[in-house]
Amino acid sequence: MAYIKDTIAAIATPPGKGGVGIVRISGPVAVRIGKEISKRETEPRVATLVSFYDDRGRTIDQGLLICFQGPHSFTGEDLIELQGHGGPVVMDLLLKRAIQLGARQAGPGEFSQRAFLNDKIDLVQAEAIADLINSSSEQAALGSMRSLQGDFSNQINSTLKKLVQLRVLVEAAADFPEDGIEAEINKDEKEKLKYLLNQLDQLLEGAKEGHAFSQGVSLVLTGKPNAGKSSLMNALCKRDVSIVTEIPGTTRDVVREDAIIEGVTFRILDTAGTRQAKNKIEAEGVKRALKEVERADIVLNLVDVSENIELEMMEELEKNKRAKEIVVYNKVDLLHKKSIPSSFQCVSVKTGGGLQKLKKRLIKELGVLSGGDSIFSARRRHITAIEQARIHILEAIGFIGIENQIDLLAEELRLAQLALDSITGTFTSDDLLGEIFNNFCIGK
Ligand SMILES: Nc1nc2c(ncn2[C@@H]2O[C@H](COP(=O)(O)OP(=O)(O)OP(=O)(O)O)[C@@H](O)[C@H]2O)c(=O)[nH]1
Ligand SMILES: [Mg+2]
Repeated sequence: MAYIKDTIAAIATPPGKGGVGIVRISGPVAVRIGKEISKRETEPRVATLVSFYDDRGRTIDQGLLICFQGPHSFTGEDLIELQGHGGPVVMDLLLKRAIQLGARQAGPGEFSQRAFLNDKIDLVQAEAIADLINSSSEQAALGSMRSLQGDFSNQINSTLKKLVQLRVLVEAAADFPEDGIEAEINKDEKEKLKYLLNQLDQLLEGAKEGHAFSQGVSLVLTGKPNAGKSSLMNALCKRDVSIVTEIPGTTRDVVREDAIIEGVTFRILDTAGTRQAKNKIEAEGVKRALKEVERADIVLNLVDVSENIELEMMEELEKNKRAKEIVVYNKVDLLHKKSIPSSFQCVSVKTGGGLQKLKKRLIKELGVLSGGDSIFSARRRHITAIEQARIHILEAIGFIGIENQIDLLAEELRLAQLALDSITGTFTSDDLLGEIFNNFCIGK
């Protein structure tokens, strides 16, 4: 893909005051700008202490100049860094001088976009940079780093390689029907496609998990009135977010707050739960609660054990729960002798008993304890693309072994490849690129 090879410059450090501030310059005249601004020749990749001068020869600042010669730089072009003192005025003066000397102010994400266009990183890695910068928890940061190092891209590429091998055969059969290749495409290829489908399913699972991690895992609290939903919300967030009273039906609106549990960001939603609504307001509250339960990654269904709940009822609850649901038995401090089997998740929000165990259970539910080291960051568009590829492979399987369907089979495989290629950016529209990089910060 061609782009105008001009020289861009931006302040790469956050606005405000700090010990050090960095101006980054990338493009054909970057090295010349470095020379003119410092009145010095510097060696590539060596941090050199220099003075930075303005157009009248006055010293603007003193700091380090580092020059990276393309293609051995982040963008793949000649790139220099001016590391000065981190004050907004100093940084502005340095940036202005760079612009005077032939650079242009960079737009958001332009450095990363150039790295992508120069094949230094693929699209997944470019997105991982933005996700790493924006990550709100340890696990999200580790996941972004894995994507940045190529974990996700490698899995996509290995699936793509197998798909391309199959396409070569099918395209040949479609192009040269007289060679009788079509007749050879049957059981073996079907097995290979099924294997691909399996790989896509695993990728999809990983991408969904990764997406939940980078965006935060949504955790919805539901249950009967007074079960202790709002109390649990406040305990998990360690803050008095939701109103707690002994009056049933206190919470009506959905109350949202983020909490970091064992390094993972949870977006916790306290709701009105399930109840027989007495009026319009409560009915709306219950409707909203149900909507959030449907969308949640994990649902905690709170049950008040002080309300004479029988063992059979608990077993019934466990049997009928949703896949993403954990039944939490609250207020165990009010139980005297009655003991609850240890397999049930018991807490007393009042005393704090069982909360640590519940947190561990939440993490386990996400598979972080066992498979957490393989989680990579992923985005909605990756999930959609894998789902699309999956549909085309499924269609393709249906065409195998059916006479005169080779063209349709070839087309499905082509579309599957197109979908996967869009993830790493081999084939991506300019519109999508614009959308992705515009969400970066300036200077990255
Ligand atoms: N003894 C005891 N009381 C609790 C416990 N957890 C909550 N409560 C009390 O139960 C009552 C209801 O708590 P909430 O947190 O408001 O319950 P809720 O599920 O949000 O109720 P609604 O918003 O009305 O649906 C309050 O008086 C709490 O103090 C617990 O573990 N033990
Ligand atoms: Mg409440």
